[in-house]
Amino acid sequence: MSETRLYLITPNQFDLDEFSISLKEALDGGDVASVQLRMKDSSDEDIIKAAKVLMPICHSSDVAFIINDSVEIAKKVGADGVHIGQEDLRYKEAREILGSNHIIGVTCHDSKHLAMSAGEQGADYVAFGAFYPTTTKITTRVATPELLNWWQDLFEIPCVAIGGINAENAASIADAGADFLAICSGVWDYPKGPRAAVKKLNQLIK
Ligand code: TZP
Ligand code: MG
Repeated sequence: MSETRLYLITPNQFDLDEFSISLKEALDGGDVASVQLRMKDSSDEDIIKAAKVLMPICHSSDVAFIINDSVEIAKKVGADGVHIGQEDLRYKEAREILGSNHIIGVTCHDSKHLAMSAGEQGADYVAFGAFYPTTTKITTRVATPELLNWWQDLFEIPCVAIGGINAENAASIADAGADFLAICSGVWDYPKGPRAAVKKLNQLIK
């Protein structure tokens, strides 16, 4: 099994100048595989504006930049990929639009069926959650560490764990088999700041 890596999710809303600094600090803290721009309540225009500022910060640290939900925005800004939910554009359409060189990850909640189906179609990762209570998103589905175990034993496609992951529980979710830990508040709201959060989380999962 390969090492577990961090997958940061942006806050839903932020001041772009301030968050640019927080993002740089986070990426300075240690290894981060990817950052997902997740601005659920913003206009396409504002998402594109943020992407144009934040993507170069990620790329200068060799971190993949992924857009939540919108394949069109991902294509338009030249992002590395898109994260799609079950309500978003179907996987196949997303792949047709983005081509084979882009990352497409799919939310699978707590469902083995959704994950196997996404994997079969060619998803680059499957995302399970929510593992713990979170205030970042209203969640109704609860995933368990056993699901990560099961996936890791059977499939090569990376799995991402999401929902309430922080320095308290990261090690157990990594041990259960998560290839990536997708974290929002556990990094941006970490009392000692995002740089310390990324450093600490890496110590816990490596
Ligand atoms: N999907 C399931 S839980 C969640 C998303 C986007 C929120 C993750 O944020 P946090 O703050 O790390 O719980
Ligand atoms: Mg979505």
